[in-house]
This record gives sequence, C-alpha cells and structure tokens, in this order.
Amino acid sequence: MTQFFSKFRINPEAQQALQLNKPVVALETTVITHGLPKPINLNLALDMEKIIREHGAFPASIGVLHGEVVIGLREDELEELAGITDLRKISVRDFSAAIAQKDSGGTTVAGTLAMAELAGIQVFATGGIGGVHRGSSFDVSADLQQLGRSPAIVVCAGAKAILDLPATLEYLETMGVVVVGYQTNELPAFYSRSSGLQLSMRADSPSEVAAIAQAHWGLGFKSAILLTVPIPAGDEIPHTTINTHIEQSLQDADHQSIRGQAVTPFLLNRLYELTKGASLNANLALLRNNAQVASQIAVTLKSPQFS
Ligand code: PSU
Ligand code: MN
Repeated sequence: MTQFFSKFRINPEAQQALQLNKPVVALETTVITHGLPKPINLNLALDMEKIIREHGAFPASIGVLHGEVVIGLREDELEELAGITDLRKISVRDFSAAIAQKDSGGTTVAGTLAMAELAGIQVFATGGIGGVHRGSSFDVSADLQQLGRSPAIVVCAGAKAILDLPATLEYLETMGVVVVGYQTNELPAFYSRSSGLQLSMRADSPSEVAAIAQAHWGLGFKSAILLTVPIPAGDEIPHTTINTHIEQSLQDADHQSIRGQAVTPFLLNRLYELTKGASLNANLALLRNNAQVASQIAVTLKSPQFS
C-alpha cells in the first residue's frame, strides 16, 4: 500500500518539551484568524502563550502555514496568521485542500484537536467550542465529533448561547465526551457563568480534573474531557443583557443567508458590534483565564502522582 505523509512540523522547543515529558498546552488559531479583530488577535495569542509559560507549561499554537501543519507557531508565524485577511478556517475536512494548495489558515477546535493528538499533546485551551446551531439546518460543528475521537483535556468556557446549548450537551453525551464543570455544577454559557443546564460532573481542582482524565483514558476510552470553566465573575455579561443581542445577530444571519463556516465568525462579529465591544472584552478575559487553568492542569498531569 502506498504510504502518504503530510507535511507536519513541530517547533524544536515544543518537540523537546514533549520528549522530556514536560507540560505542553495546545492553542487553536481560528480564534486568531476568524474570531477576533486585528490587532487584538495577535496580542491575545501572545498573551495566552505568556500566561502558559508563567504557569510552568510550554505553549504550542497550531495552524497551517503555506501548506505545512505547524505545531508550535513562532511569534513571526503567529504574526503572519494574525495579519492576513481571508485565510482558510481549517476544520478536519479542510487540511487536505490547504496542504495540497499550499494555503495558510487557522485551525478550529476540531482541527487543532486532531493535530494535538498526532503530536501527543494532552491539554488544549480555547475560548468556546462550536456546537449544534439553533434551528433545524443540520449545522453541527465538527468540534463535537472530534471531541468524541481525540483523548485530550479541552479547557473552554462552554459554548455560546448563539448555539442550541441543550442540543449541544446531548450531542456531547452521544459522542462519549466527558463534560466537567470547573468549580460549577452548570454548563457555562461563554459570556455568562451559567446556562441553567446541569452537568453530571464537577471538579474543583487541577488534580480532580487529572484524576477524571486518568480514570477515563485508563479504561481505554479515546474521547476528550471537556472542562468547562465559567468566565471570571468580573468579566461576565449577564444572560439577560446578551440574550437580546444574540437574538438580533441570529436574525441578521438569517436575513443575510449566512451559511456553513461563515456562521460562527458572522455571529461573533455582529455581537461585537451590538454590544459595542463588551463581548470582545469578555471573550479576551475568558481566553486568558482558560490558558491559566489549562496550564495548571498540564503541570498537574506531569506530576509524579499522575505520570
Ligand atoms: N467560539 C468562539 N470563538 C471562535 C470559535 C468558536 O467563541 O473563534 C471558533 C473555534 O475555532 C471553533 C469554531 O472550533 O469557531 C467553530 O466553528 P464551526 O461552528 O464552523 O464549527
Ligand atoms: Mn457549522
């Protein structure tokens, strides 16, 4: 049988950290290419990497540059990704085209998870995952499928209320994803700390999270642990405030017939406009917070108790 090897590059620092069994935290790049406005996107990416280092772990931002999958983008490479408009948004189905056509792009949660698994990275920090979109359009993010396939701890602030949150939770259950509330019993709703949806599992410390992961993977399961961390209280936008804006942005998307991959970036941008920037501040705060929690967990996973 013919063997194909796609181009795949791990930067020397991340490579060495992995070889020496040091804690590494993967980061996605769709949030940079499609989720945040310039130039805040680059600052945020560098900020998250800094936070991860300050907490004793190594960051590995993952993306695709000129047809090459890169694990651990250098600062100049992050700058390049953050600076170009109209880059690809790379989910599982999109790698092949990006590689064959030597394109660049940001990897989604699904795409990043798949590459983190290939590289042997166990912890991944992001903002919010994709999910089941509202309505009956069959728009279900590939993030949910990939969470069912890749054994990693994915640290997020839940999923945004632009999605159908109850359906998203059901889908995660179907995929065998372990959804854990971090210091909460409820699924956080990204901008808001609560959604009213109860979770079956809660963990209050990094070692409780690590113990859950060890038990799950120890039984041979390959799915992810989705650690849902509420946005810090001071940065929260209350449900009632954000909901009217969400309804408005969903209506706008519908009227403008926004479909497919464009839906999530459109809604994020519309919310940013409607909240006059407040949604952006919340988004940045929860991303930083998730980088911190993820690095604490990565460090704990490498402690003698768990490795
Ligand atoms: N949620 C956010 N910001 C983002 C995304 C999600 O708050 O930028 C990105 C993530 O990369 C996620 C992707 O994986 O959007 C989901 O896109 P879709 O719904 O097309 O699967
Ligand atoms: Mn979609």
